[in-house]
This record gives sequence, structure tokens and C-alpha cells, in this order.
Amino acid sequence: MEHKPMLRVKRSPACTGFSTFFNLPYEKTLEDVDFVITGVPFDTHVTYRPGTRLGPDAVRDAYAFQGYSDAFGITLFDYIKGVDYGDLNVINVNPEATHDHIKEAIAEIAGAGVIPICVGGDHSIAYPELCGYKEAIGKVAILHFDSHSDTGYHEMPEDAPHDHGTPFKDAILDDCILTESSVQIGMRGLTPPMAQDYKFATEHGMTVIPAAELHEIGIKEAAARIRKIIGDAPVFLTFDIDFLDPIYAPGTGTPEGCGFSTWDAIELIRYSLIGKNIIGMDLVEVNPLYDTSEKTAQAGKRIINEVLTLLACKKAGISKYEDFGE
Ligand SMILES: [Mn+2]
Repeated sequence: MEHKPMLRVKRSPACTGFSTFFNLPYEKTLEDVDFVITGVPFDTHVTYRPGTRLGPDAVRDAYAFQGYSDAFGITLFDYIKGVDYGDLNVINVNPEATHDHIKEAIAEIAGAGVIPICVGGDHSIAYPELCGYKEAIGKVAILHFDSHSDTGYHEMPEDAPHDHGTPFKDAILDDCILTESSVQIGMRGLTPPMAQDYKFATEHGMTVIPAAELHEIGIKEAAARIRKIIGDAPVFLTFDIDFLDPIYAPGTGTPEGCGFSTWDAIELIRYSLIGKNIIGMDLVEVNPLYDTSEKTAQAGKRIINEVLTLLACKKAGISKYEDFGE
């Protein structure tokens, strides 16, 4: 089977047929593919509002697909191949076993030289993902879009040390991240201990660009800083949908106002990561239970589409987006 989007029945609407990520073949293979997209329907680690276990299918179903990039003038699947890898083996009543399954799956995929794209699920999955990358290819840089720093905003109780607000604290303590090459951007969750979050991240070498600063300096200036910090490091893009303002992404567990548009996000991704060594991504915290319009899942799908575009650009030898890139 050719690992490109399957053709729909001639002249039928784009939403017909059964849903897979980007209409790709549903096949658990690492042969003859550049990337795989896999669902991680796990949400046991949310702090309050559950439902992101329904995120992967919401993104599969979302009415959004751009096979052509206006920005770069390329048809994506002329250059890249991939599959809907199905969902990873998660057990929502057993977070520890789920952690191991995610770690093993990422190690296997990345170890085969294939780029994993995980669709969550809550953000706690980023920790076992980073453990898997470490096992397969070593420590990686992160570019982390979020409205929260997720570096553990409070002292965690001994009997419940992990949740979706701790994956990057966990990954730093487990030495999975090239912290000096990593950036967190968009933070604005206004709980008093947030300052401690930033402090934990920056004390461990990461750069934090809070929302207020991003609004102030703008996309291009932020991207220039990000490019310099990431350098040539292998980079994992971890995108929490609550980076976007709730007007664009209401369907999420912990929405925060004063955020960013989908356009801001894709421009920032383009300018920051064109020509960079992207080794994987995740898109997390899409919760369709709080969105009657499907727009959160559509926005999430658009974000993934932009990363696929950058993978295609790399194959096509495109390393510049306007005045950025080398
Ligand atoms: Mn998050």
C-alpha cells in the first residue's frame, strides 16, 4: 500500500469514508514511512476536567486537511509518506503501565528512524515520550507551546507525584531534555506558584517566553530567539492546544484567556522550525467534550499539518521562510 492519503470516492465530500489521521492508510508499520501519527487516548492525569482521551478521534474526524502549502508552494505528499499508526496501548486505570507502553512505542518508532506524531490525551504523555526518545536517540531539545509551564506548579503529594502539570519537571529530573537548547512559550496560567514553575525551568537551563512577552515582541522576534537557542539540536515539538486562546480552542481542560490565534501558532512554528532537525511532536489536551463546534480539533489538526509541511520542506530542500532560516 502506498503510504499517502487515500483517495476519496470521486467528487464526494472530503469528510466521507471512515476517519484516519489526514486520511492516511490505517496500518501499524514502520516500513517505507517518514512519519507515523498515533493516538494516545489517555487522560487519567488531568487535574480536573477529563475528556482528552477522546482527543485522538476528534482530530481524526475534524474537517480540516491541507495537502498543499501556500506558504512554501509544495504538495506535501509529493515528498513525505506516513500512516495512521492506530492508538497506542493505553490503560487509563493504570498510568504506570501506560507510561511504559508509550515509552516503548516511541523508542521503537524513533529507533527505526521514523518521526512519531502523538495525538493526546493529556500532557502527561510527554514525559514517557521523552523517555522513549532518550532511549532511542538520546536527549532532545523541546519547543513547548502551552499556557502553562508544566514543570510542576506545586509540591506534588508523595502518593500522586505525576499529573498533566508535571511532565517537563519529570523529564528534566530524569535527564531526558537538552535544557540549554529548549524553549517554553506562551505561559500565562495565573496561579501564584507559576513563578516557581518558571524558576524551576530556568534554573535548569530552559528559556521561558511567557505570553505577555510574546505579545510584546511578536512572532518574528520570538522565532529568531528560538532558532538561536535550538541551534542544531534534535527538537521535539510539544504543543498543548491551550497555547491558543479559548476563542480558537475552547475544548480543553484548563483554558486560559489572553492567548494566541491558530495563525500565530503556525507562523511561529514555520519561522522557528524551518530547516531544523524535528525528530517528533505531540499535540495534546484537545477535549471535544467542551467544544460543540469541533473548532478545537480543527485547530489541532492544522497545527499537525504545519509540522507535516516542514517535514515535506526538508525533503524538498526548502530551508527558508522569508528572511529566516539559513
Ligand atoms: Mn500542558
